[in-house]
Amino acid sequence: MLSLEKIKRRLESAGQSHILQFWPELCEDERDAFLRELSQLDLDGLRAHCEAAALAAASPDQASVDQHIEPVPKEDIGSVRKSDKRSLEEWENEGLLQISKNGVGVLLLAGGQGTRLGVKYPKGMFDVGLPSSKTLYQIQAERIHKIQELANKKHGSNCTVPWYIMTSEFTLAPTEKFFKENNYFGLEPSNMLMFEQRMIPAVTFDGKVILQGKGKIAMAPDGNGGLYQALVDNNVLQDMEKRGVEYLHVYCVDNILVKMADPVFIGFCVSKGADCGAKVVEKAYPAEPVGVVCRLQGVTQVVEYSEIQPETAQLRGPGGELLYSQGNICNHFFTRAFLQDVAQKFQGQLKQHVALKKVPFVDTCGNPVKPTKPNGIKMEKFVFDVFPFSRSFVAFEVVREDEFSPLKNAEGAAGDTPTTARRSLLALHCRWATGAGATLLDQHGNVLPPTASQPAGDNPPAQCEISPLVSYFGEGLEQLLKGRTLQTPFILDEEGAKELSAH
Ligand code: UD2
Repeated sequence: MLSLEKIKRRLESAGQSHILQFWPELCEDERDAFLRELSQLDLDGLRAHCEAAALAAASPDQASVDQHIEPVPKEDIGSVRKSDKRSLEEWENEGLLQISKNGVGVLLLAGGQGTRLGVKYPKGMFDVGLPSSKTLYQIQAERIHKIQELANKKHGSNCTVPWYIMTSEFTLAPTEKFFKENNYFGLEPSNMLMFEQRMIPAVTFDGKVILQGKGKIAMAPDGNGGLYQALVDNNVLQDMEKRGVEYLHVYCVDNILVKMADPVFIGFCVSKGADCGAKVVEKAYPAEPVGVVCRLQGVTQVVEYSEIQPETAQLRGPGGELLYSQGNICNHFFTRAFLQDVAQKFQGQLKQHVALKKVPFVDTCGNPVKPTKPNGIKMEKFVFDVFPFSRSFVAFEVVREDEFSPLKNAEGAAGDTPTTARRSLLALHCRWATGAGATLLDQHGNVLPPTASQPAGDNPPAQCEISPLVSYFGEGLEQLLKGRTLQTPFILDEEGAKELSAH
């Protein structure tokens, strides 16, 4: 820990002396905690950080994005819908082979604060109200179990898909506690590596670090692109190398339909010799809050929804389709070699994005203030900003109803809520069950029409939930469900599957 004197001098030279303005009022414990926090700050880089933030907020470069943007030709994008059965099977087999050889890991981005959802705990601990009451973390853990099992079955292996979990100061402790309390949902704790990304100070429009309390700086995680620094800080790439993990599937916490280590996606990327890849879905509407895969000055990359002009997002092609329709769903593929390159050569070149936020602060008299309009700048890096460094980037379009339903907002919002997430999963499971030859009955014993598997509208899907421990992407259900009539609410878990296969 640095001494007060040292910190004082360095804050002065960074033009940030105001940070210690309430020092005389702090008690011993508060002083200790504050000194510890300040010692961990990158004091040498503080002046540059604050100046860059103020400058970037004052001169947004949005217009230039829209001047140089071009769509990616459709034929350059892989697609589940447009591929024949044989190709899909080949990719799946390739993916399962790599998984069986311990060559694939998954990495969860879980350092976000979940502000829009508005819960005080990490989003992964959220229960969207499924019949099983499973949380997002549990669903993900069970999908890892299942994909390992599928690869083992096919290749007679005993493989592991290690789970790397990037957290932040806000989410690490509760996430660790939650997994521990739940016995890691049966996964081997040594195959789960939780680590923290860095935090950076929020800054006022005139370049001053914001004090959230008299002895506390307003800090925020450095964006999901903080991943690359965090990989270095926490020796994650070494861990991957030690385990022989060559491919990493990176995904965000809130998509209830996420296919962890999806063998089709992994296999597609590996077969194409890609070092870097992204899943996309067709955008549902122009303002949908997803980035778009596009080209900027000839280089394929993602432009985030917050940085594209609405007029550009609305542009349509000759057939009426959105020109920029490839929506990024935060599901990325990376080779370890590419990540190593990024860590060694490109890290420092990652763009800083500016977010203007309402940051609670203490005023010069020390009174806490909750601003009603944005007063602070948070600088963030984006995970997809490494795509321009790729030598062989691929995009892969998947089916939205099967793969993308994010939980972003609290109940009552127009979309991406607990209800929409729950309905998407139940609808998918209804489709699996009926596709496997089952008939679903409602509470009164009436046969449910096919619309029971529609996710949206006033018609909620039937309560049919299939545990990921039973089926990963709908496989293996015919032998259990064909010709059966199932009373909903219906949960198919491992126990139930055993009983069904016995009868
Ligand atoms: C993300 C994508 C967007 C689209 C959308 C789909 C980025 C930058 N944007 O937007 O293009 O794919 O998701 O749902 O990827 N996180 C961290 N550390 C941070 C900030 C966020 O780990 O400092 C995690 C967060 O926990 C979440 C993921 O990154 O798992 C995405 O963050 P978000 O929900 O804030 O991103 P969103 O919806 O703005």
